Amino acid sequence: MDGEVRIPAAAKWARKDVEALMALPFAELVFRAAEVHREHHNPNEVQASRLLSIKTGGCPEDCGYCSQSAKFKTGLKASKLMDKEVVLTEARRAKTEGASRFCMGAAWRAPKDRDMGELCEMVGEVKALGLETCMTLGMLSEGQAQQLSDAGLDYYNHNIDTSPEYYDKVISTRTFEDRIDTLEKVRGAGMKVCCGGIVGMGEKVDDRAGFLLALANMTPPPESVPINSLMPIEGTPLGNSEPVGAIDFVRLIAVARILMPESYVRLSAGRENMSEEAQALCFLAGANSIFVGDELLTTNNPGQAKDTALFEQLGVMLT
Ligand code: SAM
Ligand code: DTB
Ligand code: SF4
Repeated sequence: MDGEVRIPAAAKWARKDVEALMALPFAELVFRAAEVHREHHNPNEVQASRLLSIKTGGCPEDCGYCSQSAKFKTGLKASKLMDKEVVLTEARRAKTEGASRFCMGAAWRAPKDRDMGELCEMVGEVKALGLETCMTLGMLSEGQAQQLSDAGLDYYNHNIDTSPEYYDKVISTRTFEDRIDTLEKVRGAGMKVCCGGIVGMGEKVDDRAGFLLALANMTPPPESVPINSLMPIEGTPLGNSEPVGAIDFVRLIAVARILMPESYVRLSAGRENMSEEAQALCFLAGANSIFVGDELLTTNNPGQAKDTALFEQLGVMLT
């Protein structure tokens, strides 16, 4: 083994540590990630989350990857906040189909105070079904974060999306700092943080390193780290981006696992376009969470039949 890669127990990571990991031969990197994975998790278990878009489209933000921005002609029909009873029906179905966490997403810049009562009721009633709860509603005020936490929300998802350096090539309507600010409010209110991003948006390998470094150096790192592979959406500025190759994607999962040993690393959007073999390598490299079901927010996901076939072959239990 070469002594180049330092793996500090508690210390912050330096860029050179991340770059050294990314430069390792594939087999070496995946082996090290698998070692870290089994020290902290059961490698034969994968956590299953289910997403529901509770408010779709018409978003005022300009995230260059998103089907839901009102700034791009993507053909998506906008709708208003979903009725609580419909959300609960979907949550029950998610539970029956094996999900342990239910993630509700809204295409907002930020929630309106007048919606907070309804959102908090959703949290309480979904939780009462015996599901963990997660929401992703955009930026939060301190008061809104506290209301969600008091309602029992387990996780709040708010992604940094990419490296601080590449960020403004993708989004202009809110800054990287705005996102950190919301994440601090989520932490301050006592909720767990779900924070990750997207690859395949034309970023360089250096940006991928900067993205993982920014996540790993959060104190503490996010409990849940969704790594999305861009689902290209026609009509968005990033609709024709070059996809990330499977081997490079597996490398990123491995580096995320080594940098954030205790976190759930979620193989998120993009499984629809990934082979079973590529997904299996991701689980070997330390991914231990997925979105189940045949839909993400507005795009497709493999669904129950394909996932059952995959996880039976792997001897992996969805938890
Ligand atoms: N509107 C809220 C916000 O942006 O904070 C919540 C929903 S938003 C859709 C949540 C995350 O989904 C984004 O930050 C992005 O990382 C991911 N995402 C959105 N569109 C995607 C796409 N086409 N492909 C991959 N990931 C995507
Ligand atoms: C996250 O990082 N990925 C999820 C969740 N957080 C909200 C969303 C993926 C969306 C993929 C594109 C779509 O379905 O619209
Ligand atoms: Fe709006 Fe979220 Fe899509 Fe950005 S990612 S356009 S904030 S729904």
